Amino acid sequence: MFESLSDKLQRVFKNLRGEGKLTAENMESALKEIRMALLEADVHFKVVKAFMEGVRTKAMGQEVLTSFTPAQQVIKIVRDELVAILGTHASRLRTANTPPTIMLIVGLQGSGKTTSTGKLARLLAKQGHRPLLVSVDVYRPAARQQLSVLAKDLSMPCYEGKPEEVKPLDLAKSARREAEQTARDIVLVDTAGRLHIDEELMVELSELKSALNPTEILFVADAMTGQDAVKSAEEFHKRLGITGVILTKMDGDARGGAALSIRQITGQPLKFVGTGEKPDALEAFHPDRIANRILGMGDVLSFIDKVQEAVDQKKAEEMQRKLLTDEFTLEDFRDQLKQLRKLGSLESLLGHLPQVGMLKELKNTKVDEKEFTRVVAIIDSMTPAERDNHMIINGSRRRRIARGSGTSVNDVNNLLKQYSQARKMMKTMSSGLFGKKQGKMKLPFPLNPFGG
Ligand SMILES: Nc1nc2c(ncn2[C@@H]2O[C@H](COP(=O)(O)OP(=O)(O)O)[C@@H](O)[C@H]2O)c(=O)[nH]1
Ligand SMILES: [Mg+2]
Repeated sequence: MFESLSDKLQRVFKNLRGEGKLTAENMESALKEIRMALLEADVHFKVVKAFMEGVRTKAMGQEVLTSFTPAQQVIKIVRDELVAILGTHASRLRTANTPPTIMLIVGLQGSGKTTSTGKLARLLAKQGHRPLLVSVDVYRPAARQQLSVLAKDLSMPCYEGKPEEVKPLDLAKSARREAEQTARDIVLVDTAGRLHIDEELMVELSELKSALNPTEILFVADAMTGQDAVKSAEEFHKRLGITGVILTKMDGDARGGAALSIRQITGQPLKFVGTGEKPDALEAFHPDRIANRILGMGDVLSFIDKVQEAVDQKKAEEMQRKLLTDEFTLEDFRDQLKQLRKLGSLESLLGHLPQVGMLKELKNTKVDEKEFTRVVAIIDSMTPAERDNHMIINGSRRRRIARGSGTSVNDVNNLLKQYSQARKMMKTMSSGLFGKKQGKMKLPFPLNPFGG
C-alpha cells in the first residue's frame, strides 16, 4: 500500500535533512518533487493543486513550529496536509434511530461489493451487531449464490427470498421485514453492478433508496482502477448521494491515487479499505494512520507528535520573551522542568533520529525522577514572592523552605545555584539561539537544567 509514493516522499525528506536551513530554494525544489510524487501516484490533479497550496502556505507562513529542524518542519506540514485531504477524522458507520439500519452496498461490477458485504457483516457482528444479509442482484443468479455461500461461511443469516420475489425492491423489503421479525439490527443490501454506469442501474438504485431510506449508502471502488474509481464515485454521488466509500484491493499494487483523491473530489469519507480476499481483510480507515504509513517514518512522526504534545507553543514564546528580558523566575524554571519531563525518554526517541542540529545536545539530557521530585518540592515550598525573586531567599528562608519540602538546606542551596547557572546559560544561549531569524531551531526548554 502506497509503497512507491512513500519511497519518493522519503527521498525528498532525506535530501532536506542534509540542509542546515530551509531556504526558498531548497524548499521550492522539495515542493516540486512532492508534487511530482503525488502526480505519479495518480492523485487527482485538483487534489494535488490544493495540497501543494496548503503545504506552501504553511511552510512560508507562521504555522511553522520552531522546535523542529527544517526537514522535520516539512515532514510535519506534509503529514498534516495529508491528514487534511484524507478527512482528518476516522468516519464511523451510522445506525438508524429505529432498527433495522439499512445499508446499501453499491458500485460497479467486480469492484468487490459482495466480498465487502461479507467483510462488513463480520466486522459489525464483532462489534455486537446482528446483521442480516441480502443480495438483490437479480440479474445473475450466481451473484446471489455467492453471497449465500459467504454468509454460510461466516455463520451469518442471509435472506434468500421466495420464488415470487423477482424484483430487487421486493427482495429488499422482505429482508427488512425478516430483520424486524428476527431482531436483526442491520440489513446489508448487496446490489447489482454494471461494467459502466448506466441509466437503468441508477434508476433501480434510486428506487431502493427511496423505498428503504438507507442510513448508509456505501460506494465500493476498486483501488486498482485509480482515477476511474474516483470518477465513478463522483458520478454515483451525484446521482444517488453516497455516504461513504469502501476502497478495495488496496493489497494490490494500486498507486494510492484513488485513496488520496476520493474524499476531496466527492466530499464523502473513505470509511474502509479492503486489503485482501479473505473476510477479515477489511480495515477501518484512519486518516492519521494512513498518512503516517504513507510517510513511512513512524519514529520521526511520533517524535514530532510527542514534542508537540509537550510543548505549549504559547508558553514557549512567553518563555523566550522572559529570557530576553531577564524575567525568568523559579516558577518558570519549574514549568520548564515539568515540560522536559513530559517528553519522557527523550534519549530513546533521539536514538532513532538522524543527527539533527541542536537536538544532538539534548541527547544527554536525562531527567532523574528523584531529583525532579525534590526540585519541584523545594520550589513548591517557596512563597510566590520568593519564586518571583530568588534574591530575597536568605538563610532563614532557606531553612524554612528545606523544612517545608522535606529536604536539607544544602539541597535548597544547590537548587538555587543550578537555577542561577541555568539563567546565565540560557541568557547566553538565547542571544545566539533566538536572535537569529530563520532556520535555526529554538529550544522550548533549557538544556539540561541539572547542570549537564
Ligand atoms: N485482493 C483483493 N481482492 C478483492 C478485494 N475485494 C474483492 N476482491 C476480489 O475481487 C473480485 C470481485 O469481487 P466481488 O465481491 O465479487 O465484486 P462485486 O461484483 O462488486 O460483487 C473477487 O475475486 C474478490 O475476491 C480486496 O480487498 N483485495
Ligand atoms: Mg457481487
